[in-house]
Amino acid sequence: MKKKWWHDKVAYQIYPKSFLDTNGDGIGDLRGVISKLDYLKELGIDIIWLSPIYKSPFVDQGYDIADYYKIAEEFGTMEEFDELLAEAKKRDMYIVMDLVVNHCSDQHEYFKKALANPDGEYAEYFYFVKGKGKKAPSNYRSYFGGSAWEPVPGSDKYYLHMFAKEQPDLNWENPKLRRKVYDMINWWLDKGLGGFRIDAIINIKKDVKFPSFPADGPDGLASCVKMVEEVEGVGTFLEEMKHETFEKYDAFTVGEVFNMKEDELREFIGEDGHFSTMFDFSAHELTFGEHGWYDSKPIVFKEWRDIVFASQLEMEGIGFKANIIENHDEPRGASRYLPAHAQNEAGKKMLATTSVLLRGIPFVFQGQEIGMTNCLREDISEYDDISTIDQYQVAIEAGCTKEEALHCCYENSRDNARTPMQWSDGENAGFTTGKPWLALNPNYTEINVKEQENRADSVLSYYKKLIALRKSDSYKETFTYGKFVPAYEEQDDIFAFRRVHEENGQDILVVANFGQEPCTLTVEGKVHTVLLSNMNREQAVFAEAEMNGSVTLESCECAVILMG
Ligand code: TEU
Ligand code: CA
Repeated sequence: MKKKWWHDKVAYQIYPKSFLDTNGDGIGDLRGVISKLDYLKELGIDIIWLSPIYKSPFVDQGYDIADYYKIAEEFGTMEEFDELLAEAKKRDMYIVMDLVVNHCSDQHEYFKKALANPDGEYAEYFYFVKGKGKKAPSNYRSYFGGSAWEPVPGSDKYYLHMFAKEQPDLNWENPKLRRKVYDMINWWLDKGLGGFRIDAIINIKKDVKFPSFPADGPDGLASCVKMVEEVEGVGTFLEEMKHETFEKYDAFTVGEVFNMKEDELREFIGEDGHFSTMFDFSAHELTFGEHGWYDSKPIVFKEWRDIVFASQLEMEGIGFKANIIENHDEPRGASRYLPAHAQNEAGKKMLATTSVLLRGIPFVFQGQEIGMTNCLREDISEYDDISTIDQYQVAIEAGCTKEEALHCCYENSRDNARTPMQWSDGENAGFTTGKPWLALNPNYTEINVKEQENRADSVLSYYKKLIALRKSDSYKETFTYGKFVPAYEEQDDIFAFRRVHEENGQDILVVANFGQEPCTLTVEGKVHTVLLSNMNREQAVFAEAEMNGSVTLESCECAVILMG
């Protein structure tokens, strides 16, 4: 395998609006990011992905871009962005921006021009399609609810929006539009960006016949994802984009890819794939409900473990996936993947270990490193997220009570990850001196950076050790390129795997007990060293293994063991 500069890197996602506010307007900003570069460096981060910071009306929190060449005023200025790039560079860190090009904002100049002349040149930058009689061209439901078609005022056409109506889809069939997109990408790369996280990218290919599908909900509509699943040919666009842009800069790209077709993994992330890597959403997908959040499924430990393993094995010999336990669209990993008895610091460290040491590129989402959790709200009005408001309504319409619908939001809301970063136990968790744009999770008084920074056994201190181990000169090769080999699969509560490097001979066992009871495991082979323990029992685990050829892991205990 050809080695790439990003193979051994660790990435961190910043959701700028909720990271750190430095001017008291309640909104996180670029100055805040700049001021925390040393914090991230110390954590061991190499690549920083910023959720969108472009000019936007923020209908979907910046995923609706009004000007791809401007920084949102809320976040700062282009000078500040350039300063961020320079400061990151000084620290050998890379900045990765969010690339949102399936759609833009209805406030984008192109869309305004398109509306002004629905038969003109700019209408062809979008999908302006004649209705069927007095009805929309097809029965698609957008991801955020309601029809994916919106009438174009003063015309018999409709425009397509797979997300909110304020997010019109860009017409990738139009070569002029594609050229504009590539020029924009190159403009940013010329500034010295490390690359892009690529939003909702599978959606860029449409079946321009826009066939209707059998209704799949009481609204009589069919999810627009149906069309995405059926249509072929997204790869042609992705290859062209790569050749015209990323490839020339050796940029790092991570795709947000849902609904990839079977057997396409090599095309997406193989050596000459469309992207450097793509997120592994297989665990997340386990919870998908058929109709929405109200019928979403809880995580069952073994199903979760098995799907992570299957996903790891699937990429062997192909490429690298990007491993996450949470992001800005998902509930907090500590609340979702840890069983109730493990929702504590030991459990959070264990979850960190089984995620960060997988094969692939680890991504840590802001606050994950201190073990931030989902946030309980008492009323739907306390939520901001467009998707949460829709899903609450879907739940109510399906017959849920208010309490039940709120509980769905507690478990699934995208706002769980968007509450402000908890820096301290002081006013507003040290996030802002003003009024935070989204209410904090009240548990900031216990869970915060300041409290954890100087405590040797905190989740934060553990993340530092864990990342340092992954990147250490001695074991980096193995954690980066070593094979993933499942272990103790017959055990019901154990999440264990080995990372085996054939050339250097290293064999590292990662083992975690997600169960409620202690568990004794026979150790096959000789234990060389215990590299890490989430209960500071390195020596004890080693001694046990030496003496009995077995180790007993407490509930929520994990260990990283060098064999040989
Ligand atoms: O999310 C895209 C996205 O497609 C999913 O969240 C989607 O709703 C799910 O896959 C259904 O299968 C991205 C961003 O991460 C999100 O924050 C934006 O709201 C969205 O795109 C629109 O830009
Ligand atoms: Ca601010």
